Amino acid sequence: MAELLTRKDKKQISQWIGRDSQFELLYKISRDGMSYQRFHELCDNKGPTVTIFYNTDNNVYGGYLSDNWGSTRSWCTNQKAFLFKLHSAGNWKPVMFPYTSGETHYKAGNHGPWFHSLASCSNNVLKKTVGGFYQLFSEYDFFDGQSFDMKGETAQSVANGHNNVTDLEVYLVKDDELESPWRDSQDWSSQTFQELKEFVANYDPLEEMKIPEVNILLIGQVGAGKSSFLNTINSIFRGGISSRACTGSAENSLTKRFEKFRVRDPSTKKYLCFRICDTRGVEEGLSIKSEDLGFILDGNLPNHYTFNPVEKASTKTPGFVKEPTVKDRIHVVVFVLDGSTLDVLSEGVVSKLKDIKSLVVDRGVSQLAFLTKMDKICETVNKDVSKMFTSSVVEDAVNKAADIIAIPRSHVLPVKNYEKESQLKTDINILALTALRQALMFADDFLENQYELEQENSQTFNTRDKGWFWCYLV
Ligand SMILES: Nc1nc2c(ncn2[C@@H]2O[C@H](COP(=O)(O)OP(=O)(O)O)[C@@H](O)[C@H]2O)c(=O)[nH]1
Ligand SMILES: [Mg+2]
Repeated sequence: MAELLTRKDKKQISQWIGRDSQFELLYKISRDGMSYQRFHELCDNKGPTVTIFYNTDNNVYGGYLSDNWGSTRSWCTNQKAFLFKLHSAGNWKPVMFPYTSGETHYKAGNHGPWFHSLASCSNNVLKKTVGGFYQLFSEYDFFDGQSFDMKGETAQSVANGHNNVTDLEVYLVKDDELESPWRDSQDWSSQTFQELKEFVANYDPLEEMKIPEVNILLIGQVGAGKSSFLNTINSIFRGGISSRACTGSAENSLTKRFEKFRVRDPSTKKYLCFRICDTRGVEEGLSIKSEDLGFILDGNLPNHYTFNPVEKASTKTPGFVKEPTVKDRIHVVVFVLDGSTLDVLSEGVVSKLKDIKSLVVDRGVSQLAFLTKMDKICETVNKDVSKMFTSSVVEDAVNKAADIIAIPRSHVLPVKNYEKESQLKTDINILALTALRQALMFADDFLENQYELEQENSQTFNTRDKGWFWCYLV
């Protein structure tokens, strides 16, 4: 059951309301049933809402109310209310019908959403007809211009003269921007950017482990933005938009090989001390195999290994590293999630992500998540990336992602990859480098644990060794 209100619809309604808004689905008859009782349970006293009717002739229309729904059995006036149409016979034809005068809506416990000129139902449970639709109220007062200016339109032109719908949805309309940030963040100055860039450029893995670089594994759904993240980081250090890893929305994973990318700092001509490992994506049916992933985590698979869709890797795989050391291992795993599709992630993908997580947890590797495409879910962020931490939509998405992967919310970092831009932007750079810095710090946490383990093991070994020595002497 996908949400039916499109991004374009939401943008249009936001424009009519007069501010960037986010829409939270409260009630949907195909999900919750056409029952006025259920509607009131889910929608009363929630704040401003928009109600959308999906008519069987592909007409989409509805009404906005800045007032609460309620069950007081009273006709009310809301001067900010308006009716509208979005689609006519499947074509995008948005028209807003503003308030004129008189009462606008009826708040009654024994009615569904009820505007003057656009009503739903007054039966408690309305069953779907054999034709697969719900026959809503259209007897009289149906787009007849009471209280709203119909701008010359009629019930016929808006809805083909009937109110038979396949679905009806009520969305809570929330402000896109919060007054105070939902997460502490640095300022968005070029100084912050320089500091982050220096941190990453000067990063060295935990000294005691004596490894040249750490391996950061990106894992997630096809099209989530893994390759784009790598390109974003590379662009930052190159000083211009670059595209080293292939990106695109291919049906299956575009990334067919295991690639351990290095990034070079042109100012020093040196490679930075991390590798970003790009893998094939997680899909239903055609995901990376658990055995292959296990080998990647443990450092058995060579760089440039080509994934075989039918056969898993084995010790016979050319270049297979039989005795990997700590430098070959993955030191931190980053789940890359497409923030714009979290609501419609299939159960198959969620369960695959959980399987992957347990492989990672078993190995004690640190993990975090990068949430991409925030510009697609939040109009405010689309216009200004530095609004990331005051966007309530982004906050919701971060919370959802944390629930899906079952990691703390602070381990989920929202990012915006370079995709349509032709020039670098400080705020995009700051977000990407903040995410990368976190990954490097988590990699060091893993190395610290490994170091402690090595110390403990060598102490045990020494004690055992000494024991043997004394036995020998005696
Ligand atoms: N709007 C937007 N698009 C993105 C973002 N990140 C990636 N994309 C686009 O999503 C598509 C898939 O990205 P890609 O990096 O190939 O995904 P991968 O399969 O995980 O490697 C490409 O068309 C990218 O341009 C983002 O933050 N915002
Ligand atoms: Mg890719």
